[in-house]
Amino acid sequence: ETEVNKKVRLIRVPFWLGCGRAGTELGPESIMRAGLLSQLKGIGVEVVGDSEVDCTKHPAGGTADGRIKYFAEVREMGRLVSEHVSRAVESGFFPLVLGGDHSVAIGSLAGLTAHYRNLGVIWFDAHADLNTEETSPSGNAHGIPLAVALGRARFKLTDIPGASLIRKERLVLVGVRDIDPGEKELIRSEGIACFTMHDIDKLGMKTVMERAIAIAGQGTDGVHLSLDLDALDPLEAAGVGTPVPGGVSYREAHFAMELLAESGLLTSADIVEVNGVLDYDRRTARHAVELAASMLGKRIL
Ligand code: NNH
Ligand code: MN
Ligand code: MN
Ligand code: MN
Repeated sequence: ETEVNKKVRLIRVPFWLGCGRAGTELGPESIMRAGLLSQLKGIGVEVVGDSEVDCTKHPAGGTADGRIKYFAEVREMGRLVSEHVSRAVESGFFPLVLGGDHSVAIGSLAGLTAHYRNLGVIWFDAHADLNTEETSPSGNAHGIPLAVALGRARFKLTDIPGASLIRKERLVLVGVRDIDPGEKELIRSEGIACFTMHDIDKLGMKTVMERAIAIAGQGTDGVHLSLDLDALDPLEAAGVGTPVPGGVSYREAHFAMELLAESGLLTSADIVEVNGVLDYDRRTARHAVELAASMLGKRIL
C-alpha cells in the first residue's frame, strides 16, 4: 500500500473577492485556530513551511470583461497562488491550499499542471463550478474555476504562465446538488463524471469514492482534491457563503477522505469556502481540520 506524502506545505490564501461576500478571507486563520498544526503533528505529518499569499487588500473594483466581479484581482491572486504551489511541488512537498473562496483553485490547478502533465482532479462540492463568463448567474469567480481549468471559459488556465489545461476525462465531481443551466449543458456535452447527492444516496459513499478514485487516478501522475466545505450539509457546516440543503454528512465526508488516504494517490488539496464570519460556532473550521487530517492518513485505530 502506497502512502500519502507526509511533507506538507501550507499555502494560506486570505481571499474573498471571488465569492462577492466578505468572510472567506478569514478562512486560513480560522482553520489554523481550529488546531490544524497540532492535528497534523499528531499523525506524523511534517509541515515544511507555511506561506501566505499576498492578496489584494483594496480591490480596484474594476472587471476585465464586465461579467465577473473583481476579475483582475482574481487573476492576480491566481498567478500568485500558482507560484506558491509550483514551488511546493518542486521541493517535493504536498501543497495544502487553505482558502479563501473557491476561485483560489484556479491558482492551485495552474501551479499543479505546471508539473503534473496528466493531473486527476476530484472536486468535492455542492456546486459544479463549471460556469463561464457567459453562463455565470452571479458573476462570482468561485463558480468558474473548472471551466477555466478545462479551457472552456474565455479566461483559461493557460493564461497563467507555466500552466496547462486539465483533462475532462480525469475530472470527477462529488456531492453536487445545485447546478446552473449552463453547467448542466457542459457536463452533458463534455461527458464529465459527476456523482450527485442522488448517486451518493443510491450507491453509497464507498462505491462513489472507489469510482471517483478510479477515474481521477487512471494513468495520472498526480491527484488533486479540491474540497469545498459547502459539500457538507449546512446543518453540520453552516459557515459557508452558499449553503445548499441536503448535503454530505460529516461522517460521509470523513469516510470519503479516509478512502482517498487509503488510495495513496493524493498529491495535493485545497480546503475552501470556510467563512469566518458565518461560522458562528467554529464547527465548519473544526470539520475542515478533521477532514484535512483524514485525507493525510489519520486513522481511528
Ligand atoms: N453556481 C453558482 C455560481 O456560479 C454558485 C457557486 N458557488 C459556490 N461554488 N460556492 O462552489 O454563482
Ligand atoms: Mn466550489
Ligand atoms: Mn460550492
Ligand atoms: Mn445556484
